[in-house]
Amino acid sequence: MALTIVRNDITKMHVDAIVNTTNEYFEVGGVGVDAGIHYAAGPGLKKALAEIGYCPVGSAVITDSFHITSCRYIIHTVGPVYWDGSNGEAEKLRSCYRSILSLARGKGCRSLAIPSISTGAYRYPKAEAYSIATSCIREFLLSLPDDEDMMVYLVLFDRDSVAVSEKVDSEVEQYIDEEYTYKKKADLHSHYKGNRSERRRGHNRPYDRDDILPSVRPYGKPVFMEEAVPDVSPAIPSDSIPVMSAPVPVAAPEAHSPDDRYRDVDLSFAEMCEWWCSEKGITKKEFYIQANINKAMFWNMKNNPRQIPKKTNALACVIGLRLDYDQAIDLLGRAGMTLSKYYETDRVVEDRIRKQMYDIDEINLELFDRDLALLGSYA
Ligand code: AR6
Repeated sequence: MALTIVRNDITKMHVDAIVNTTNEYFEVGGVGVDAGIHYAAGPGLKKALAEIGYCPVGSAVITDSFHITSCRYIIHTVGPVYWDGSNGEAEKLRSCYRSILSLARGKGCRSLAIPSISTGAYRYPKAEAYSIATSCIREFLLSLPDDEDMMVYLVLFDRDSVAVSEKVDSEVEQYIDEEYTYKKKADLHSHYKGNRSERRRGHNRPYDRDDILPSVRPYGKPVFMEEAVPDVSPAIPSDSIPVMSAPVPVAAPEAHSPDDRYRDVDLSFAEMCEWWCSEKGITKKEFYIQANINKAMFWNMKNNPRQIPKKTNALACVIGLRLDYDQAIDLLGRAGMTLSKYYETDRVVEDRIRKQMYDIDEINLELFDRDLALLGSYA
């Protein structure tokens, strides 16, 4: 039960059904998905569509796949032509996705590949079309009964099929820059502080408090001669000294605030995911959808606690559970992982976590745009 973005030619997808973007009377276009599919499927497809004759905007019809052997069916849909967004384009586009998904389900498809409908000849803005596509697919996956599963591929053909807005990109770059510059400054500062030769050379910087603290003693042989230690304890009248010393209370471990309870929970990575689900009132199914993972993958993780999950799956769980930064670090730590500023994927994810932007499809779109591995279960 997952949604995958891939860059591919739709006619090359190995799935139960692929989707064609056609027009109301199935007049084959000269370029785009329609032309590609007709070319690959052969003349039988044209004949089959002529028999159907018509398909209104927002609907879909299904045919055999003819010469395309990598799939069983072709679902043909008619997307809206985009004018200015005020002609019901969004609703019509949503209706395309709903029709496709329900047709595929009706035919018992377990896997489906859909191109970015209307974003070619029909000029639908790509980022907007992407978010409509992903939200419709997620809604559909969430509505499936527990014993049904479907793998949906959103097939993006060319590099700017989606064109993540420059705004998002530059925001992350700026965040990375700021974070990095801050850390870099901190690193430089501590390096400078620890560099004795710099000091000997007379850099006249006002010393910080810890500069004048004695250095830590090396762990060497025990000292037998007692050194005179100045007595700084307050004077106690001798008659108040008890003969038997009372047991010294052992300090209780530092209690965490109610919000920090998760730190005291002794569970494995997968068990902790379940703990967070019940803590946050997220159903398992919502978790799988929000994390873009499937049940089988999660159960595998749970049943093999010694097997370290893939980092992209672990990060997907963090996103699916809507954890804040500290909670994320705690959960990842249970699988021996962390968020590192040296990995681009980690930085993208950290940026989203800090901004509380947990839409897995938006995150994956950005990772996709950066040619990075996507989060969640991908075939
Ligand atoms: N595989 C996957 N995606 C593709 C492929 C491919 N082989 N070729 C193009 N795309 P379009 P529309 C992308 O024009 O906007 C036709 O002539 C492409 O980059 O195929 O719904 C029909 O007959 C774009 O992002 O479909 C209709 O009259 C997306 O697929 C009309 O055009 C959709 O581009 C439909 O226009």
